[in-house]
Amino acid sequence: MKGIARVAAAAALTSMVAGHAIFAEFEVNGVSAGKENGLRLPTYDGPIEDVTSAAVACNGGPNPLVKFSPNVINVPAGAEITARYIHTLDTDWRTGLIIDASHKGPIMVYLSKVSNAATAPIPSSGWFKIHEEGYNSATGKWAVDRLIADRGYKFTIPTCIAPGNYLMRVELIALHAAGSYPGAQLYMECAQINITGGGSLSPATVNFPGAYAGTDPGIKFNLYTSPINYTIPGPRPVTCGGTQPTTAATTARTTTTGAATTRTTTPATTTSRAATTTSASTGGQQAAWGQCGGIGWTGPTSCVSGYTCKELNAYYSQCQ
Ligand SMILES: *[C@@H]1O[C@H](CO)[C@@H](O)[C@H](O)[C@H]1NC(C)=O
Ligand SMILES: *[C@@H]1O[C@H](CO)[C@@H](O)[C@H](O)[C@H]1NC(C)=O
Ligand SMILES: [Cu+2]
Repeated sequence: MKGIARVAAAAALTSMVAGHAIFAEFEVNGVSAGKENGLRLPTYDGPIEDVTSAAVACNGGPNPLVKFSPNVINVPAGAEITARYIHTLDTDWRTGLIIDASHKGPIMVYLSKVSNAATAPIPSSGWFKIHEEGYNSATGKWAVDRLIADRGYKFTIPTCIAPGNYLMRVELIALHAAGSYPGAQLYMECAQINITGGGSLSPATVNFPGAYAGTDPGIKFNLYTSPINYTIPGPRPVTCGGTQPTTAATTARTTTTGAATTRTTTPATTTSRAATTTSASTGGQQAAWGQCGGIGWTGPTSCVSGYTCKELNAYYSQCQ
C-alpha cells in the first residue's frame, strides 16, 4: 500500500474506533443512579453487527459483559430517564467525547420483564419497545445528533407499564457503514430497573435475536442519500391509554420530531418484518412475529394467514 492510502486507511480506522460508545450511566428524574451502577457492561466500546446473535439483546459476545452491577434501580412509571452514552468507560460525559458525529442513526428503548433484574439471565423474549427516535426531516437531525448536542438522551417511561423488575435495553444504531449488511453498528447495554407505580399494560413482545433482520430497511441503509427516508427497525413503541399498534395496517415512521410525528401507513402484506410486530389481532389469530404460545401464555395460539406458530423455547412461540 502506498503511503497516502495507508494514512487514509489508518485515519478511517481511527475515526471508526473513536466513534464507538457505551451506555454507562443513567439518571431517573434528574438524579444519577451512579456511573456504571445498575448496568451490565462490557469494558470494550465496540458494536454488535450480527443482528442474529444472542449478543444483540444486551451486548456481550465480542464485548464480554464483565462489569455486572448487583443493584436494581427504582424507576417510577412516568419518570424521565437520561441515558448517558460515553466513548469509553473512562470518558466524563460532561466534558469528553460522547460518540463520533459520523455515527448517525436512531435511538430506541425496549423493556423485558424479569423476576429479578440483578440476577436474571439475559432474556431473548419478552421485549417491547417504549421509545424510538429516528431522523427528523424538518431539522435534518438524527437521534444521535441530539444525544451528542445534549450530552445525554432523554426519554420517558410510559405511565401504564406494569410494576416490577425489567431489563431496560437502550440501543443506538450507527448507520455510517450500513449500506451493506453486516455494517450497521448496534450499541446497546441493559439496565436493571424496578418500575414502581405504573399500570397493567400487557404488550405484545418480540425476541432479540429475532426482531431485526439484516434486510430490514432500518438495518441495511445508505446514510449518504438524499432525501433521507429512514424506517426505524423493530415494532412501534407501546402507547398508553389508546389502542396499541394494530396488525391491519402497520405504521412505518418516516420522520420523528420531538413531539409530532409523520407516519405513513402501508398494508400488512407489504410491510417488512420490522414494522409488523404488534399486539394480538382480532379473531383469535396472532399477528406476524407476535407470541403464539409458551408457558403461561393465554393469548392466541394460531397465526394470521401466511404465518405458522413456531416454538422458539418453552416460554415463547412466535408467528413466523
Ligand atoms: C420494587 O419496588 C417495589 C415498590 O416500591 C418494592 O416493594 C420492591 O421491593 C422492589 N423490588 C426490587 C427488587 O427492588
Ligand atoms: C421509504 O422507505 C420505505 C422502506 O424502505 C419504503 O417502503 C417507502 O416506499 C419509502 N418511501 C419513499 C417516499 O421513498
Ligand atoms: Cu464506532
